[in-house]
Amino acid sequence: MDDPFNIFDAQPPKKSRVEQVAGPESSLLPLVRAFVVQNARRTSEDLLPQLAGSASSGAAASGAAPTSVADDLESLVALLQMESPKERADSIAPATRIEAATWSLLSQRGAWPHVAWREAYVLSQWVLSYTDAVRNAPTDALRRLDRAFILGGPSEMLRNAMAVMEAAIDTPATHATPLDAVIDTQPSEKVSSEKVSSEKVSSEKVSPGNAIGSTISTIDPARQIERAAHLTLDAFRPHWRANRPLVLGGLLDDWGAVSKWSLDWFRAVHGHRLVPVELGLMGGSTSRGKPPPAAAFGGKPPAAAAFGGKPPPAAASSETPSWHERTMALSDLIDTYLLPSARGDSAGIAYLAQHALFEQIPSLREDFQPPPHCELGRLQHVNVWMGTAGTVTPLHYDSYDNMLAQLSGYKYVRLYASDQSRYLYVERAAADGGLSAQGNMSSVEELEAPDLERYPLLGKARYTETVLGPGETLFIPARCWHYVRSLSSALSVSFWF
Ligand SMILES: O=C(O)CCC(=O)C(=O)O
Repeated sequence: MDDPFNIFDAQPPKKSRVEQVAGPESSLLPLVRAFVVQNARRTSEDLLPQLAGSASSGAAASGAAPTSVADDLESLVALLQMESPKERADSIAPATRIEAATWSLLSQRGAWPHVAWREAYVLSQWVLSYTDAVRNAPTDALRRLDRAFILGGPSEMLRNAMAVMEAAIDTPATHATPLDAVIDTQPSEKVSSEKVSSEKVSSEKVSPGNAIGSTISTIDPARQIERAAHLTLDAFRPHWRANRPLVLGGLLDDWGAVSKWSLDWFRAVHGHRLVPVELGLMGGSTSRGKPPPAAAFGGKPPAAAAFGGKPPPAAASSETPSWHERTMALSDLIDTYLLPSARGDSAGIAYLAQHALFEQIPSLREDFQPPPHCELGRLQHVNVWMGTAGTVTPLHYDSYDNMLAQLSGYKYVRLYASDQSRYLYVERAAADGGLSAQGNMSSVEELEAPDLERYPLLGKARYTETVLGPGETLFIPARCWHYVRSLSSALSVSFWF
């Protein structure tokens, strides 16, 4: 029978399943071929109606003429189906042109004008991952696949392709590559071997003098969210039925992740993987918690709505000085931001937020189990939240119940029940399905120290609050408004059900 608790549409690929006999590129080729053949023609057809708008939209000026991208997509389908490695090598040129044209359009516009442009970019990354594998650069190939994942969403083929390349990185290839004669071989990037620090994601102590202790001391006991340790499913049920928030203790006691997932460990084992990171402070009207854009390839939306309403990372022109996204290696996130934050140095605010890391790196699923309490519904999304001190998730609600599990570090959380919406200056829902399509964002800025002349109704809103600490899990009912500020570097996993 279908396991209703299993949201992941494939089991973690087993090492043995992806062992390479003839070299990673030969395992990768059928996956890349199948994906490109399955999708490129439709993407190419979807691009052509963009022709009319391209002159005015700036697409032509950026070199992203839909016709040439569409033609290049068609060429890729033909070239990848060739049996001859020499012919297949010709796919580098059109794939590189597509990559350059789509990326430059994104950089100019800050967002792709149609999902087909994003698909074209993702297709280019699939093809170039194969050519990277051929030139024996598995880390480069994996990065292409990570970018495809971040922009194109999970698919079984993509996960299997990533597993092939992970295995190739673990076991250096010893084979001759069939295209070596036609593609320049470059030294493969090595996973950083720098000495790793032994610090955990957060080692902050709770004392009245620090941010955690002083925040705890400001919480009025009358507003404190109720807490319970080791609550059975039956004892939890009334809370769930009544949409009553609750902090649960003891749910993570058996998680291997609690002792295993230190920053050292993430850096040593997964530091080479690319992830989308939000940098700077997110403002009240920025879009986390919003619905994902149109799904690429007609399938699932991009990884857990990582780009809900936002431009993809590293689109330079979309950046604001205060908040922007970058795709970076996990090791860079750890070294540049998380370790300094854990040491108490200020290195800037960085957040790997609402990211489907367990789809991207399935082996991580072995280190935790979803709280059994999620069985009251059906598990929908599991996301990771890994960031420095000072991250803020602005006030919003989600349409799912949520178990927010805190692995390490501390977060201040404020909740407003859905009947308080009238005081919360809800952003009006946009008719075009754009940023505020769900109407689930509050436009209040600086929620903890608001300008009550600007938001007079906010003073009437009743709320509850808590500081969520390591090992605790917060039940946030669906449609319950929540605002979260991290008091230290912190790692959480959310289970939407
Ligand atoms: O931890 C955070 O910063 C936000 C969590 C959140 O909004 C969620 O789990 O839905």
